Amino acid sequence: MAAKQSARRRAARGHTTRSAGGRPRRHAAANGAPRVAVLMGSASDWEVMKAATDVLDTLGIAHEARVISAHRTPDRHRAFVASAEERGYEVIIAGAGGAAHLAGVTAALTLLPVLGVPIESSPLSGLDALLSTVQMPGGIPVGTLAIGRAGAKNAGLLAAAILARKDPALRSALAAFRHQQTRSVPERP
Ligand code: RP5
Repeated sequence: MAAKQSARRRAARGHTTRSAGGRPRRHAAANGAPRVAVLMGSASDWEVMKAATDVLDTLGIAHEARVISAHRTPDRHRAFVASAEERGYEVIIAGAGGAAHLAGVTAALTLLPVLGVPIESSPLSGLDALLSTVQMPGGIPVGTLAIGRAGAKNAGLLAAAILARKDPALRSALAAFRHQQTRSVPERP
């Protein structure tokens, strides 16, 4: 319980992890600016959305995680997204459950690419969030991933692939990730 509350507090204030020595590790780019924003509609989404930040950590991509709801904190949402591009963000990942408007409204407020992650937090097990996120009207695109942790992980990987187009070092890291993933698959059960 305490660990869950602690994780929620971390998500609410912006993501850091602890190095092996226990010191907080900052996820800032060389110029101090995170490149990927990982937004979630509720702190209760963190357990799923952590899969995105884990991948970004693995690939060494600076990021920040924030709890921002299009419904419950509309002013916080607009303030963050409207200035995201000028603050150096290059991709926004947005995960939400239920009547999930976070990714769609985020996409309406920025020219940055927005990747949506439907979360299975409602009695409809994420199908509602999937349809809310994927069925955007023509003109405002959201790149929608799978429901849940697989979608969050792939959102992190897709953000990396977008950034890797102009970042050879990141492209190498992504290639190494794929290589290691392939090597980890056993020949037999
Ligand atoms: C959505 O409502 C959030 O993204 C979350 O998945 C869901 C439930 O939120 P809580 O009631 O747990 O805060 O806005």
